[in-house]
Amino acid sequence: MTTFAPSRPVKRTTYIPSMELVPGVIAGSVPGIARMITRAEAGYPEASAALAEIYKHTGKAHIVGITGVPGAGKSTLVSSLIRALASDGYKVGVIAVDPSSPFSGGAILGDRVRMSDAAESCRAFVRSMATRGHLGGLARSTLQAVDILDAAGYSPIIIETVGVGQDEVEVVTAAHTIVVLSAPGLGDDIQAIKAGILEIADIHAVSKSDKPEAPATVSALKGMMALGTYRTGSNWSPPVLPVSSVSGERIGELKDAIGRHWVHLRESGELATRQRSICRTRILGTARHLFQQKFDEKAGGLEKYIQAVVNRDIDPLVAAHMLLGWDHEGRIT
Ligand SMILES: Nc1nc2c(ncn2[C@@H]2O[C@H](COP(=O)(O)OP(=O)(O)OP(=O)(O)O)[C@@H](O)[C@H]2O)c(=O)[nH]1
Ligand SMILES: [Mg+2]
Repeated sequence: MTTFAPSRPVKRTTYIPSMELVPGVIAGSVPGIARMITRAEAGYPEASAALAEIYKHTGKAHIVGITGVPGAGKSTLVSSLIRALASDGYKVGVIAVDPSSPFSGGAILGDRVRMSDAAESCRAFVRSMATRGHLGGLARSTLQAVDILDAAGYSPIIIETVGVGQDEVEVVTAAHTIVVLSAPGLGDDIQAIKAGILEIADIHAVSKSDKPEAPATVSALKGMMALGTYRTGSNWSPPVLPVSSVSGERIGELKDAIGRHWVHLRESGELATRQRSICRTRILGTARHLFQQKFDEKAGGLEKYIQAVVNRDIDPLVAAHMLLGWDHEGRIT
């Protein structure tokens, strides 16, 4: 006789339509926010209308980008800032773009643990976004996650990214205040120069100021600043601040500088200009990504045109038009 093990009850979770999550998100429900971010990250078409609705409730938060090469000390600094800002009463949101793939483990977990310690004690919202697997594109879903936190009443919202790569730069330039973090002892050059992000900094921070190499990095940066250019039409002068997340040195000053920059943007009228440039970057970035996606789909049909070009039946330009689904004169049909 055969006996069958009793089947385990299957736990069914019903899918809540994204539109139904919107009121909860706006009311600040943490599970609702987390769910909505997951849907933005996965690029669910079903979530688009809800995200569009959420977008209407954004525009209140101060968005702060913190960028710097891997290992510069960004996550550690963000943890210190969460504590400092939360003790001033701010409801802090953090979106960290992990440089590592979701499959390589280690560092991601480290970041999450450290930051969530700070988040737990301060009731801040911290979320890591993986750099792979974004159907809608990394920049789009990261900034949608920022929108979700903005609509939910978080401010400031800190975005942590390594400042290399088109997507990453796109993300950080969508911030109102950009903090570029340089670490001492990672070579004589200022690493941000290599990454091309030095000139976008509203605030320069030098991490690990408890290290003996820190003053040299600070003066190298100040020297560079004297030569460098900053956004034209601004009378904000980017400060250079050494900070230590270990000793806590000058974290408060950095926090104040971030706040001062926000006041400056609002009082000088520069905020409107920056908002426009953020929106421009977001539209263009999204359009570029969508175009690339469509192109990649079409590129699958390339094979059939190759032989026609080899045979001299059509020339490469006409083949390219056909590949794109345009007419022979290159008009979009
Ligand atoms: N001495 C000292 N070490 C620090 C300080 N801040 C961070 N570190 C150390 O620097 C290393 C990198 O710090 P993270 O905060 O993970 O750097 P990150 O920029 O977030 O790195 P990625 O996320 O990998 O790009 C860790 O071993 C930290 O403990 C500091 O203020 N002083
Ligand atoms: Mg980090």
